[in-house]
Amino acid sequence: MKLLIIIVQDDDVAGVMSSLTREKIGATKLASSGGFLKRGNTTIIVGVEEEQVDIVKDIIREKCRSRVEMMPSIPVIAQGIITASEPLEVRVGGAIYFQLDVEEFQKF
Ligand code: 2BA
Repeated sequence: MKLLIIIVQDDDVAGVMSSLTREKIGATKLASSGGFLKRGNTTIIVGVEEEQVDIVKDIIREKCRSRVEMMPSIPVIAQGIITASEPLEVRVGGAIYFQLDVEEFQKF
């Protein structure tokens, strides 16, 4: 069995969750946020048998889009003068995917 940890953009979550449910794959979603942009995103955890992993990957490829986000300008103080940094374009996603081996799975 594998544990998948998938970080997706909030706009893509509904599509991923409904596709997983349609495939009868159990999933839990957690509200999270990125360390760099400090914006909300969603972490989905999925426990699956090895033969279902590719189904999950196909769903992620289909439902998660890459987007360009703007990092707003921030005040910069240099030699006593306050200026604003240039707004920065940051490409986010499709999704970040981790796959781990599960030592034991139990339902109590
Ligand atoms: P954030 O940390 O808010 O990062 C958003 C996007 O900013 C990233 O998109 C990446 O394009 C860029 N970025 C991140 N750190 C950067 C840095 N130090 N310098 C320049 N640009 C940087 P993604 O790579 O698609 O990541 C989307 C979100 O997935 C991240 O949001 C974070 O929540 C998570 N993530 C990404 N890599 C991770 C990792 N190795 N471990 C855990 N979570 C990760």
